[in-house]
Amino acid sequence: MKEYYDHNLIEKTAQTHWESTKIYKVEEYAKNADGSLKTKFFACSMLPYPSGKLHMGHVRNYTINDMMTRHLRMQGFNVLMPMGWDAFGMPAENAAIKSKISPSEWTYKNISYMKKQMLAMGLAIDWSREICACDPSYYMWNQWLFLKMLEYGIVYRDTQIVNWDPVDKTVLANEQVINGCGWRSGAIVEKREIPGYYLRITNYSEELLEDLNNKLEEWPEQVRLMQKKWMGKSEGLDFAFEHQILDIDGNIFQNGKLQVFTTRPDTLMGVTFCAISYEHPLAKLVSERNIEIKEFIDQCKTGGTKESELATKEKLGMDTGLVVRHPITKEDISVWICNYVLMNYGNGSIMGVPAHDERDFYFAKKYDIAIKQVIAQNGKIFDKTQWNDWYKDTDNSYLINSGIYNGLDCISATNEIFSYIIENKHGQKKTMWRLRDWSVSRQRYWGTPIPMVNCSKCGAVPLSEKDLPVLLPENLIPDGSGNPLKKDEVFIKCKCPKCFGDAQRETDTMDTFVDSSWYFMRYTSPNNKYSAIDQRLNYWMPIDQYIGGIEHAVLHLLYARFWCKVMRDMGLLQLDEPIKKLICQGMVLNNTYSRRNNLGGLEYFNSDEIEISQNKNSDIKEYKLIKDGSPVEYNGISTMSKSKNNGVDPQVIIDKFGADTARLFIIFASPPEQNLEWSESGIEGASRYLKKLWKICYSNREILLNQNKKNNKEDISFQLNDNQKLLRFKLYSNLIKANHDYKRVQYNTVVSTSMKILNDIESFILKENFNNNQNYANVLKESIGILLRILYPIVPHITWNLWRELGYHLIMGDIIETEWPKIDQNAILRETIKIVIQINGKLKGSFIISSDASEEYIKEVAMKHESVIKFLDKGIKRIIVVPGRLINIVI
Ligand code: ANZ
Ligand code: ZN
Repeated sequence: MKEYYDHNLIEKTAQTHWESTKIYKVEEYAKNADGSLKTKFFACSMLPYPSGKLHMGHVRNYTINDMMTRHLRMQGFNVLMPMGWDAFGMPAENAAIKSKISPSEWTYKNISYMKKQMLAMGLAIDWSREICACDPSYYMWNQWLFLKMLEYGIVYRDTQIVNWDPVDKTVLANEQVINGCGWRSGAIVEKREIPGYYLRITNYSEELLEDLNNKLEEWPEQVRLMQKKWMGKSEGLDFAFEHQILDIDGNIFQNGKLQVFTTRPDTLMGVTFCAISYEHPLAKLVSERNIEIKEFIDQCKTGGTKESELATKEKLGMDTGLVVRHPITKEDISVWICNYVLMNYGNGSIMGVPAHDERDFYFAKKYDIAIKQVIAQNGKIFDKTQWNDWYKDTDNSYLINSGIYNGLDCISATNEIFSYIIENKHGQKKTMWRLRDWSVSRQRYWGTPIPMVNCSKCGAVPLSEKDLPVLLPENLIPDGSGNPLKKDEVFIKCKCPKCFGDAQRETDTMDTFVDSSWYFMRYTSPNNKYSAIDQRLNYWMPIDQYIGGIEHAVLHLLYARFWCKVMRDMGLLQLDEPIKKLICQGMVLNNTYSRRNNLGGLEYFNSDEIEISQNKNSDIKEYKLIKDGSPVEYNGISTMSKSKNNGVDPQVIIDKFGADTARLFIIFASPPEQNLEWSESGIEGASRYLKKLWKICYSNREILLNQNKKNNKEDISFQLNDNQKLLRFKLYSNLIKANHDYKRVQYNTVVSTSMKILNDIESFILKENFNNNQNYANVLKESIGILLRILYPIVPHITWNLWRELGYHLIMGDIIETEWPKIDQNAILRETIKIVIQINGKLKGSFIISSDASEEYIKEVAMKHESVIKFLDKGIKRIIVVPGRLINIVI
């Protein structure tokens, strides 16, 4: 054994051993020594994108997962921890445009580097199950599932609206549109309608919502709420304002009905305008007659159309000059075109109630539209100068200015107005969803080819199963001017499966969320050439513990749930939900630096590219880019991310301190679900702890090795002195605490507990002064053995090595396969304990009592105690006993 902790040597040795013995490979139906089946546990981390190198967010995610896996293994579970690559997607294409290497080459190079880093982290991954989304052996099953879903009616073809760059003549993804312009050309982006494929996720809205409450109790409340909000179920009234607007041919437009949806029928009498989206057919109609309106609509078309963008955008509108008729008052209501009305929600048109809807309020104020209060609350004054949140409150409110509905509360008014509208055939109750069908076509190269063929005679024709996979050519280098598949004759040319005539292959590829919707299922059935999944899935699924970032709370996790339900309905599996328990790890934060580039975009720099200098005469720090010596801006602490270029390369930390130190720091710095601030000094602290552990083990190596060679198990049945009893008491109390924290995934406190144990051992050694007797050696061996096992899931290399060096493996086998320590009840039994007496929470005295004394007996003894007797005549209100600790008497 080396005198000093040599992390390089230790980690290399351990990893080589693990790799050569394939120690982390798992099989289905593994058994215990007694022949009974082990309980399975599927612990999965979210699939990483091979961006280049691991960042700390990855490392944190996998360390948490690894710790859980190793702990559960020692507890006798059969644990699967797989890994794979979310290897399709845009960054590979962008890298190709930039450095002229193919996305495939770039991706595989990154994968091989990141895999090396994962090995260096010492993760207990079963690499025999590795999957890679851009490998045909995986994506052919995307194609197969797509065809199945087409057959089953889940996939359909429809037009989709895309961002069109008129200069580059290409479709842009949303993130390539910057302030309404193309990211490369700078041209104003247009909307175009093109055909695409959709998945009917809306068929599953009700079930997806319902199961959030019934089947995902072990998911974070926050994620369930976000999904709920995303699906956006609302119940309301769908009805029409009638009108006499004529179309170009002189016919009544849309049967004379302007259909709107409202969740607040009780405010119908407060309508002072109607508004339609600029994409509404009526808007198109008026734009043909009115040049001003046409210009306004063109202005609306630029810029983002996402709801989040619209919410923050200035509210703009224009009066169409047209009117519709109020269904109750029969008054004329003017119709506006307005940029906050979404075409793809409800009917793309609304009734405007400025007094009680915040957006309508600001809109009406801006354009001087009447604000008519119809909801009131006692004691509250309605003030048109500014919006008040109670204006939308329905509790404790009643109707005013509403004719026959005056005085009704909001619920009754809603019911009355519902009845009126329904009876007069103006409309009906309706449930509206925010959730839209999932558009899966991408006009990109680096993705799973959609297995369809476009034939001039037969239209879009699906390939047959035997034609799969449709291989993606791997050698193309996109140049930014559109999808290179479109120029690849070899790829495009094909025969129509229906008429056998010449046809063209579909060049759109699938959204990469398709890859991540079911990859975890493929882990259970790896290398199966004949089917996507097999019966092994039934053993491993569902995922028992899924760990990943909150940024995937909605899309990925909703799509994965949907995908599972579709597969169930197609008879491929028997699961309602794919993920039993979810942990969303907190973010890893670090300093951020940036500078504006000449295109106006922000360019971010990593802290290792920055030189910080401090002006001698002031506190002001200066930040410079080392490369060119010119200043950059410090943006404070924010999430480590690719886009902010503020990651710390784990490799640098591993090289300098070792993987165990990095792991220990990450686990210790904060509980898994909270944010973690990167800190160099924290890393150093973790490193000191491991060195101290090594030193104590090294100093006692002979005693421990000898003791372990005697092969006398953990037998402590002889007379111990007080010191030895005390250490054992503390040791097992701490083990109980560590067990508790492991169970509730409060991993940071497992580290603090193990720090306490090491301190206890240290002072024990000092007190016993290397007392060289059997009992000392036994107690020391026992406590270090337990400490190593508590620490092993966190720092597997050093503990694996010490376990061997000190001879523990002679009795208990390799630490990887040994059992979790059991509690010795005798050690935590103390014959007598001290109970503290408090009066009104203030310390008044104490007494010694048998440690198993009942609450009643503690009370009895306390009542006779001199410090209590004095207060007895004041009358006792309450007595609180905390067994083993104190009694508090409230007078
Ligand atoms: C009148 C009203 C009065 C409304 C009031 C709200 C409060 P949720 O709950 O999200 O379903 N709305 C309807 N269609 C819209 C569209 N295409 N674009 C923008 N807004 C639209 O929201 C339903 C409410 O959002 C509807 O109820 C409507 O405004 C608006 F005091 O009608 B409400
Ligand atoms: Zn054909």
